[in-house]
Amino acid sequence: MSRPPGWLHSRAGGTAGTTAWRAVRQGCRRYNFAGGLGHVDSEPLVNIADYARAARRTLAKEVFDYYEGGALDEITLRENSAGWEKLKLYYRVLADVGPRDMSTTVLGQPVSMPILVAPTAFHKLACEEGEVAAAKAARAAETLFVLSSLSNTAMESVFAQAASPRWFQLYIYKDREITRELVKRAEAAGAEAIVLTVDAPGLGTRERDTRNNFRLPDGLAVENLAPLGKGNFPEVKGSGLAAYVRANFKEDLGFDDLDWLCQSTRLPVVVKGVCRGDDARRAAEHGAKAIVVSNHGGRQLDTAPATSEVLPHVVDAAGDICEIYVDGGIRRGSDVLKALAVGARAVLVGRPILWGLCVAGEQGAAHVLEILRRELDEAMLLCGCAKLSDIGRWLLRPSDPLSPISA
Ligand code: FNR
Ligand code: LAC
Repeated sequence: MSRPPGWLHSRAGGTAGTTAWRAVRQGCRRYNFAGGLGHVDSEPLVNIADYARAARRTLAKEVFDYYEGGALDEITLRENSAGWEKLKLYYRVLADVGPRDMSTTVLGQPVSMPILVAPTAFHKLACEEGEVAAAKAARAAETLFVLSSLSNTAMESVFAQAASPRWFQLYIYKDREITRELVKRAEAAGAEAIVLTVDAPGLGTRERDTRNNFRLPDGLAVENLAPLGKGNFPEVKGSGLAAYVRANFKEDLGFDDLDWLCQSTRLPVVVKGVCRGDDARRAAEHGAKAIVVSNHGGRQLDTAPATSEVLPHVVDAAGDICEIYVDGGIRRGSDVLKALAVGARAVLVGRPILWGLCVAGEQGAAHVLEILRRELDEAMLLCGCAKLSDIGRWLLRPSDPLSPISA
């Protein structure tokens, strides 16, 4: 049975129960943003965890589980955030820090801070405006927006409303012509880099999605692929997304696919999903201009190491020949500072943006980015760092011959 228009924002009990898929939103909550502080139903939204809790109350279980969940026992999912928490900051005092400057560049493109928006699928499960809301939030924060191949809005509409820098994340389809077409359309639509995700030749089993029979509700599709005949999930029991990936994504991904992509596009290629120094170096030697150290937010291979553990190896192996970014479990500005201390140029955030979108669309996602910016600014001040280049590995050790103190 089809869901009537407006179902995304229906109150629980309104249209719920009319299909097997219950209303995506369980209730309408009042969001109020005054004086730089967000509130939902007068509860203050002070940090990312507040947004996550508010999102959980807002979303249907199936959607919240899809966004929040990880593969199998969710060990990597938990360890990603725990890894940043475990690192300790040996801050420097009496460092005479004035106003902080956190502006930087990614592949030569300026961003106001080293906090970027990771590609995540299906934003219309979070809010009506979907990916356009996320792109506008990144634009307001003057940072990078990466659009997923698996968006609920066609890339042409999203990029038209996104500011520079805007990159397109690519999954390689079994059908080379489909993949070629996605790349050509991304170039024409104004994408400024292609982010090739390499950690998903198949989908890690998310048991929550299996139990919930996760699928897109009526009216939502994989819009970029709809004109290419791949807009809908197969009708199956269990996770419809897992069946979609099995049917469509190229399983035997190899370095020849990276070579093919680098030859097929004039845009720089970023390789996302790397877990080892040797792979990072090889990817850069095959043409990648940047690497994202990532385990897909713990959603692919469970018991893969936390990205905080992988990052130093990748920086040491390939940091001299390409830019290195990292994502996974970044929930505080101090996590960002730690990632930069290890050697990342910038971090990406996935779920925090989704929670912002769930709670209040563009405004919520923009507030999430401002929370992280403020926390990073505070961490820089308290660590004795006025600019990003002051941040280094010395911060993670009690004393260091390379510390700016002894320099
Ligand atoms: C993702 N991620 C992802 N990555 C990608 O390359 N293409 C995609 O379509 C998606 N889709 C997606 C959906 C959802 C719901 C999540 C949570 C994640 C992975 C994403 O880019 C990023 O690597 C992680 O989200 C980073 O971890 P945190 O910040 O969510 O902990
Ligand atoms: C995910 C895919 C689609 O993590 O990247 O759900």
